[in-house]
Amino acid sequence: MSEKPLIKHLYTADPSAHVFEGKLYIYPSHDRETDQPTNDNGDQYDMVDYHVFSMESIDGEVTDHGVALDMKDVPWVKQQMWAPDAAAKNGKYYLYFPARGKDDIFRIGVAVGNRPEGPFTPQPEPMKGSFSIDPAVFVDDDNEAYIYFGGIWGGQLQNWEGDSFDPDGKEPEGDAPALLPRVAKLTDDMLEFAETPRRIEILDENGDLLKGGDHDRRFFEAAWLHKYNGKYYFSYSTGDTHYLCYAMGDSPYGPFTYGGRILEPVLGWTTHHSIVEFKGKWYLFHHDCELSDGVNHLRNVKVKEIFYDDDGKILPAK
Ligand code: FUB
Repeated sequence: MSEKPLIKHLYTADPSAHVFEGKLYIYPSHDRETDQPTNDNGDQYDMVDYHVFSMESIDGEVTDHGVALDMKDVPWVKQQMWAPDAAAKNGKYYLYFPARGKDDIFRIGVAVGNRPEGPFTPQPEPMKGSFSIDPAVFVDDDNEAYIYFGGIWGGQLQNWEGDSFDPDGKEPEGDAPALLPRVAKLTDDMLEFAETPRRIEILDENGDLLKGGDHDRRFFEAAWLHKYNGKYYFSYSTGDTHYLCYAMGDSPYGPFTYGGRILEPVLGWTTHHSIVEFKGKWYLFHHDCELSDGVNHLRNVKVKEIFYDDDGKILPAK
C-alpha cells in the first residue's frame, strides 16, 4: 500500500472513509488557496465544496466523482465547509457537514442523495440543536444511527457549556475536567437529532474524566466511532499536541476509557482521520501536508493499515 498522498490533483483533508456497495468511498474536506488570515480560529480553512472519491481496492485508482455539494447551494452557510462525514440508511445516502452560518456560529447541515457519490441536496436549515464541528455518523448493527461531533478553539465547543452560545466560553485548564465531545441519536429519517446531545465521557485509567490541562490526551476535534469485536472505539485528535488517540467502551454513548495513541504527529498542524474495515483489513485514513511542503491549510489524504492486539487495543500506526 502506498504511503503517498492518495489524491494529488486537489488538496484534501479530514477523510471519512466508508464501504458502500462493496467499494471504498472517501468523503474529505476540499482545501484551497485563500486570502483569509491564518489564526487560531482556523480562518485559513476556507473551504467551499466537497468532492467524493472512491476506490475498488486499497492499492487501486482513486476516482474523483466531482463536486457533490457546493456552498452556494446551502442557504444557511456563510463560509468554512469543514470536515464532513457520510452515512447510508433506508436506501439513501446522507452527507453531514459543519459550516459557519450567517451569524458566524458553526452548525451542522445534512444533504441527501440516492448514490454514495452524490449529488446531495442540502436541507434548507442546519440540523435543529446542532452546534460546533466535525460530525461523524455511526450506524450500529441494530440500524440505529448516532452523530458524534465537537471541536474546540475555532470549532467553538468551548462556547456551548450552557444552553446557548457564550462568546466568552474558554477551554478549561489544569485539573478542571476537559471539554467533552457530544453524541446524539439521529431520527429514523437521518435528518435531525432524536434527542438533546449528550456529553461523551472519556476516562483515564482510574475512571476519572480526562483533565483540561492534559493536552496529550484530552479531546480537541475529529471525532470518529467504529466497532470492532463488539466494542465501541471513539477516536479523536488532541489538536495542539497533534496526536490521534482512541478510547474504548461498551455502548455507543460511552463512557470510553482512554486506550492510547493511534498516530504520532504528522507534517502540518491538524490531524484528522477515520477508521474502516475493507475486504477483511482495517485502515486508518488521515491527512498531512506533504504535497504542499507543510502549508497547514493545504493538506492531502493518506491511508495506512492498522492492527489490533489480542486485547483489542489498537497498535500505533507506523
Ligand atoms: O478542515 C478544517 C478543520 O481542520 C476540521 O474541521 C478539523 O478537524 C481540522 O482538521
